[in-house]
Order: sequence, then C-alpha cells, then structure tokens
Amino acid sequence: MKKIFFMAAIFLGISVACFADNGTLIDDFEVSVTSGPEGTVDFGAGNGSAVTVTRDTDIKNSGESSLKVVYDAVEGGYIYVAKGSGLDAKNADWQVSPSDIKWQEYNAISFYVYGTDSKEKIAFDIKDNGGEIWRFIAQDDFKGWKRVVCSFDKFVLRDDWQPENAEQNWKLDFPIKVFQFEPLAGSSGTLYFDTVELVKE
Ligand SMILES: [Ca+2]
Ligand SMILES: [Ca+2]
Repeated sequence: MKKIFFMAAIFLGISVACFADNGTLIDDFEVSVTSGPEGTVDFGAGNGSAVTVTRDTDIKNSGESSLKVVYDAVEGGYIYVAKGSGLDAKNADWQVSPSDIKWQEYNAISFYVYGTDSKEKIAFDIKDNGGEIWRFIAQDDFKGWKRVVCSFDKFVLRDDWQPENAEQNWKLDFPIKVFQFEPLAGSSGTLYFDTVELVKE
C-alpha cells in the first residue's frame, strides 16, 4: 500500500512539473469558426484586402483542429483575426479568462504557425488592459509547423494606429485581453495557427 501511495505521489509530482513547464494554453482553436456579433473569432478585412477564416481538422499542431486563414493583403488594406475578451464578436473568448491568469508567472506568449516559406511578414498584436495595441513581427520563413515565442519585452507599441478609447500610457498593462494575427500588406496565401500559450522562457 505504501508503495502504491509513493508511486502515486511521484506521478502527481511529475504531472505538476510538466504542467508548470508547459505554461498555460489560452487558445487551441477547437471550436467551429463563426463570424459577426455572435462569432467565435473576431475577423475581417477592408480597403481592398480580404480574409477567410475557418477551423481546419487536417493540419493541426495540438488538439483536433487549427485556425486556417486564407488571405490577400494589399497595400493600404487591413486584416484582423482576433480572439479574446471585449471584442465585437461576443463568443471569441480564450479558453481561460484573462483575469484568472497569474500573469507574473509568464514572460512571453507563444503560438504555432504552419508556414510555406513565403518570406512574408505576419504581425502578432496584443491588446493590453488599457486598450493599447502592441506588435510583434514574425516571418513565414519555414515550411510546416514552427513555434514562435514572443517575449513581452519584445512587443513594440503600434505607431500606425491605436483605438481612440485606449489609455495611451506607453506601458504594457496586464492582464492582456486580446491577441490578433495580421498578415501584412503585399502578401497573399494560407496560414494555419494553433496552440497559443503563455510561457516562461
Ligand atoms: Ca488545436
Ligand atoms: Ca498600456
């Protein structure tokens, strides 16, 4: 009996250690994608750019599916594919509430992207607690899945646009509420995203 208890304790210890090492999964893109006010993803495009967003079950990194983004980003246009709280799409929340996360335990947000080595640039934005938008630039310079780690201190305040109602204090305020993918102008193609986590690197 003692031996069983001992083994169980070791197993639990290993499980807790693994969980801590793996960080917190905040979105795995496991639900069907719908748009509009009741949408599960907040997405759209304008000024000549176009985007289609769906759930894909063939190409995925974790769970049963990923987020498939087919896009045409033109000069002067814009695209946004966002998830989080307080968005126009009411059901786009992460699987963990931002207020329940112990933010001080993490120093980066990571995601997986399935690239095609197009050399195109992808912006990964986060919206902070005051509504300011911060940007990290990734590049599609690989084929297949790649983990992109965005250290909080590597995000740069967007200088081309900020929401009118943002509290502009040039400081990354926690909790972060939203993350957003935006393929940058002058590119078109298909990208898949999966496994968005908060991590300590
Ligand atoms: Ca997934
Ligand atoms: Ca701020």
